[in-house]
This record gives sequence, structure tokens and C-alpha cells, in this order.
Amino acid sequence: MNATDPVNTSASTPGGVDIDSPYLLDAEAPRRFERDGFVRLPGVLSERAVAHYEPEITAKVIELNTMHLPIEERTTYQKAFLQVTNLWRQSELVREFVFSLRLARIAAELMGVDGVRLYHDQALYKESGGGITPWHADQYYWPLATDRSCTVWVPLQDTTLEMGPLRFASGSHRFEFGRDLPISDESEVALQRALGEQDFPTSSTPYTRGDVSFHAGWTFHHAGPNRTVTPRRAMTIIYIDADITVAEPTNDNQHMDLAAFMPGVRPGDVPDTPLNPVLYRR
Ligand SMILES: O=C(O)CCC(=O)C(=O)O
Repeated sequence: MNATDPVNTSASTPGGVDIDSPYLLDAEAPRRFERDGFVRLPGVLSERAVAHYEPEITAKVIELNTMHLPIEERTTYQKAFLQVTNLWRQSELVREFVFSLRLARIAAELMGVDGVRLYHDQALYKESGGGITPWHADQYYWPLATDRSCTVWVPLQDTTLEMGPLRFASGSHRFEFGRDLPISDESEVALQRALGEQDFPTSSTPYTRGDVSFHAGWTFHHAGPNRTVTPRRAMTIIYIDADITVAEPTNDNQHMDLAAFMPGVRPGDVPDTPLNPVLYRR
């Protein structure tokens, strides 16, 4: 298969759950995404679809997780969640989920691009007793030439405020302060102060199973601790404009991301690698 070909053309998966047919995106949603830097969308996936994929994603997280320190001995970043990347390469069922045509098409429509390719997926499991996810913007980690990147955050259970759903700062994708800060105690303190001083409204809401949110690469976001006895399981997929080019890395984390997620790609090139298939093209 040519890496530039869209990889998924079916309307429903072999398991019988439909995660490929189009979602009726409200016409205002791309405008809200452009204005606020994020959207929350209700009922994008059926409860049945989430229930179909969750056990396999969780099994892979348990199998592949390398963080075994007790929570009290971890750094703030390590307390925030267990993080396992590119699960699609480890399981045919997870691959089916990550290649969802419905989710990829929404990403393209929100970003106003003809197509999207996969940057990588990651499961982010905030354990019972897990800490805050400090304020940050994802694109600090990504050596990309434009801002046409976004993440879909898919909670795999009903997610109450006590479990630590995402909190977004509306309009903060246009704010340039703090873009050089990795997820850390420092980003938490500096961004909480700076976002507050600029009066960016922030909001966090519960998610019902099947609701998802999309946020842009430069949108500042945060999550509270998980105060419940249930793990807050979330799967994420990061999309980039299918025609985006790679930029010269500006920090060590970007060097590591380039090597891990777009191996062999040089600044100025489109990351047309087997790890970055086009998931949707108009
Ligand atoms: O799940 C979380 O707590 C953080 C998620 C996040 O930062 C992201 O998906 O970009």
C-alpha cells in the first residue's frame, strides 16, 4: 500500500460497530474550533462502540505499561497518567479504532484541511489517586511547520468531574506565552498565572460515554486529579494535515518525537511514512 492512500474505506467495521460512517457535524463546529481551539461533541461514538474497543485498549495498556512506581514516588508528569503510545501497531482491534474514518473526517473538517494523517495514538489512563495533568500545549512536543494538528480525546467510560476530564482555556491557541514549556510543575504554575491574567475562560465538563473532544495543538489544557476509585481511561488519536511538513526541531522533546513517530523524515518533508498513514482524504 502506498502510504499516501487513505487506509480505510469501509462504512462499518467487521465487528459490526460503526465507527466509520460520517458524523453530522454541526455547521458551527469548525468555526467554534477556530475561535476557541477546541470543541466537545456529543454522541460521536455509540456506547456499544466504546464498550467494544475499551477492553482491548485496557488490556494493551496493562501489558505495555512500563511505569510501576507507587504514585507517591513519581514526578508530577508520571502521576498524571499511564501513557502508552502507538497501540495501533500492537493490536488489530485497536488499529481498527485508531483508523476510524468518522473521527478522522471530523478532524479534517474542524481543521479545514483536505485530509489528515496519523501522527500517533496514545492511551492516557489516570489511575485512581492519579494527580493533575499540568497546563500545557501539545505542539511544544511536535516539530511541525504549521498549526494544523489536533487531538481527539475519547474517554472510555462516563467521566465525571471527579475523575479528571480535560479543562480547556478558550482562545488560548492564539496565546504565545508558555509554548516553550513541557508538562511540568513549572508549566502548571506559569500557565495558571498567565492564562488567568489574560482572562481566558476555562471550562471542564463531564463526558458521557461516546462524547469526545477535539483540541488544537496549541490550545492550553489541563486535567484535575482522579479522586474516584475508578481509573479514568482515555484513548487519544493525534491528527496532522495530510500535507503538513516537518519543521526543524526546537527542543530535545521534538528531536525525540521526530525519531520515534516520524522516523527518517527530514525538516521540509511531508511525513509520508508507514507510521503516518493518511486516515481520511476528501
Ligand atoms: O488525559 C489527560 O489527562 C491529558 C490529555 C492531553 O493532554 C492530551 O490529550 O493532549
